[in-house]
Amino acid sequence: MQNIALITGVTGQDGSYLSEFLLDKGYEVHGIIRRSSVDFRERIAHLEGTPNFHLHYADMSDSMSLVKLVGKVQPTEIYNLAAQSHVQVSFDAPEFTADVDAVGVLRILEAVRTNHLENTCRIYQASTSELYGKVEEVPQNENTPFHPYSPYAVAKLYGFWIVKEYREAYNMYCCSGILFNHESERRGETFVTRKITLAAARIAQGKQECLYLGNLDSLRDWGYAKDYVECMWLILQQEKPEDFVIATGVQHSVREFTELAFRHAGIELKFEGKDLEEKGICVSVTNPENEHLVGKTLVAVSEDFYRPTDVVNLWGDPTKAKAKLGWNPQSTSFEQLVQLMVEHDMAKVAADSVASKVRTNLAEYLEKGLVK
Ligand code: NAP
Ligand code: F7E
Repeated sequence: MQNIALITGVTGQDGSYLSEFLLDKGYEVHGIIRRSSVDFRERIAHLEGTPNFHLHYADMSDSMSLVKLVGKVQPTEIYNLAAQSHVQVSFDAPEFTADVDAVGVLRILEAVRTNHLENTCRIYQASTSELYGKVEEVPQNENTPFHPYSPYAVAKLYGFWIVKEYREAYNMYCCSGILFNHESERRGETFVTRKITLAAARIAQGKQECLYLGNLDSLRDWGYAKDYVECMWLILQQEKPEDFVIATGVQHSVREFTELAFRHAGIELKFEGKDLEEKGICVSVTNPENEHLVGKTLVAVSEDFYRPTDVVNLWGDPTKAKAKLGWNPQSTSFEQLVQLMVEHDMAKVAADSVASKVRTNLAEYLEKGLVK
């Protein structure tokens, strides 16, 4: 029987890697997209036109679109990755976040029931380490109590419990991956890691003067998104539906991430001061053209990036995933992750500069009548 996957959130970081992973495994992959005024879907553009890859318009806030689509596609596996996934934004748009991240999960489960696919379709729910929030235990495992600490986390808590409820009430194969932060060269540009790697690349190439961040003391367990999508699939291949913590088991601060990212961009930083007065000052550079940066403040703290409540001590215990899924949480180390993100962004910033120079030259040539 052909494996048919339906991915909500296919245009996101994880959706794009999961699509590649499942296509490689021979799946027919269907993804949900929303109407947008911009048609270019950067992360999956290379997959569009691939024979086994299909996109459909639907929305997590529109039950009818989900019921119709699940009926049409008849998936054997659903990966529910769609979400308003930015924690800080969830304080600005809490109702939208609840609609998509909480009720949206219920809509998917009901779409499966309405189409009588309970016995043939397995469902993966993208749960999150944010459920542990104001943590009650360090490190966190599958038995650690939840204490959500943002509108995003509260919405995701509903998603977690409704999945568990449908598993027990209707005997459905549905489960959660409780994933800790995972990053990549495709990470959204306002999440802290990508914001840092892009800024380090821009500062190293003279395109930005200073990077403003919020809480530098915040601790995260950061892994590589490409490694984590494999776990989503493994979770749905188990005999019994179960929830799993997916994490590296290693913890670092935002400050450490920043120091390492700048080092890979050829800039050595020294942090001085406390709280809002803390600054990252350049102490040396590898590229002689950047000598003028030495002594300058390249990283500063801004209150704008503080959250009303912040989760500051996430550290996952992947023991169960290692034992039952046979997954290696260390296949990409923290150091490798930072390096691959910085290398990607150094190349991106350089390419953007060349493209913008070509555009400027072309405009000038057109103005002077040198090209027709
Ligand atoms: P992401 O890059 O922000 O992608 C989110 C996806 O959801 C995008 O495809 C987005 O579509 C889609 N979406 C948002 N609202 C929608 C709606 N109303 N209807 C249909 N689609 C909608 O997120 P990610 O990092 O890949 O994360 C994937 C999932 O894992 C999310 O549920 C997130 O909450 C969860 N998670 C992430 C992490 C992490 O560290 N990355 C950790 C734990 C859990 P557009 O492109 O149209 O905006
Ligand atoms: O923040 C601190 C911030 O926005 C990480 C989502 O994928 O992972 C992600 O949520 C930490 C926080 O990710 C800035 O206060 C400091 O403590 O990169 P983030 P997140 O909030 O952990 C979880 C697991 C998810 O489920 C979510 O979907 O970094 N921080 N300065 C900053 N954060 C941002 N964004 N920007 C700053 O300037």
